[in-house]
Amino acid sequence: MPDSPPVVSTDLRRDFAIVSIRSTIVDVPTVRQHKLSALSVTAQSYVIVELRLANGAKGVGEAATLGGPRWSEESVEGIKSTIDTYLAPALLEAPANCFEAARIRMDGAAKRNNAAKAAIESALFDAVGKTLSVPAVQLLGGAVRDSLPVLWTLASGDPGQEIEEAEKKLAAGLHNTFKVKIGAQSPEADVARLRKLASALTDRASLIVDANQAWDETTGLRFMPVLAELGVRLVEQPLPAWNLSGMARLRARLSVPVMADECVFSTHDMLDVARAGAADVVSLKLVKHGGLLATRDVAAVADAAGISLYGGCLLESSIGAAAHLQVFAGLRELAWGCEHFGPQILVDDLVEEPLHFADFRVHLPARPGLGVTLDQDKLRHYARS
Ligand code: MUC
Ligand code: MG
Repeated sequence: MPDSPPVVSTDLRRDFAIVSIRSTIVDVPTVRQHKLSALSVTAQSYVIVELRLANGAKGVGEAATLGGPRWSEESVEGIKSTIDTYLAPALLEAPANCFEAARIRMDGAAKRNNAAKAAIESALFDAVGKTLSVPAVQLLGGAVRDSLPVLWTLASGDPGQEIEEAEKKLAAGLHNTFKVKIGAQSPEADVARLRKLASALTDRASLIVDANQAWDETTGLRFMPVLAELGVRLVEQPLPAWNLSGMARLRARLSVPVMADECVFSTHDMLDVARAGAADVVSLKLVKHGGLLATRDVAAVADAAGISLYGGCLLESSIGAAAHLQVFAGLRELAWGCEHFGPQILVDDLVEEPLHFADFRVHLPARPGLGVTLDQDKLRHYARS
């Protein structure tokens, strides 16, 4: 890492200079309680980043968290403080269109803090795209798809409510794949719950599960064959993030594919997972990898190792979801689709025109930058005082 920030020629700077970066914490209630193995939320907290360039263009980005610093180590309070104190000062006056140089500046100003960096980088792509009147994916090499299959997560823990919710999503043509959050109760109770879901939705929907690190290896060995028998197509992060060899042993002995989530933040993590043979699929998320460019880097390592890609989320609003879609739209393969249902689990969105969901897919907005516009009234309304 160089001691001083990268120098960029005046030609490249032109009017792309970053003149201000503002961060705001917002809390948006969810339509129902969302229960993961170790946490439960009734509101989603984000840091919204607004950035302005010398040419007048504005950019917006979002850092999502889940249950404070419990899904990963970053909290909205920490993210805001890191942005205001370290990342924003390192970027002011730098050219927004030199994305890699901005990444070097941010990495020089703060270790990790990936969600904070991702929110800023999303805003850079938004502002530059808006300046040039092109969608952000164009700045990443161009789109190969303009919509993606999108699943819905069942996470109330009550199978009756979950079946009713899934039926509504199916009937509305919104979702026909469901991710069931397990691990908040005993494996026996989760299996009984999954049995009810599988029998109610049989032949009409696919199920995957996410244990969010709740099981140990012997629990995995005992219960994953039952999941296979119920037709569960994918098991996400069954074991703690550190237990790559355990995940590899489960994969070797069982037939359900395994997806890595909390065990892959950096490209180095991705390489470790590949070397250990610990996963068939990886869930890509901006908050884990640190931005759009870093997400592409992780995807490239996975691709080289023959590990398939899945478009993960952290219940982002349409702002964060749009940033993900811009990256996902440019990936060669995204075999497992995506889970950007976040905008629909909130009681309200933060943008003027929310993302469009139809035909079991989420559609990329055909507008410049991230393709969304922050609604200032909503920002004021949901801002934490
Ligand atoms: C996770 O672990 O995948 C994504 C969907 C959801 O319900 O929780 C998140 C986090
Ligand atoms: Mg997960």
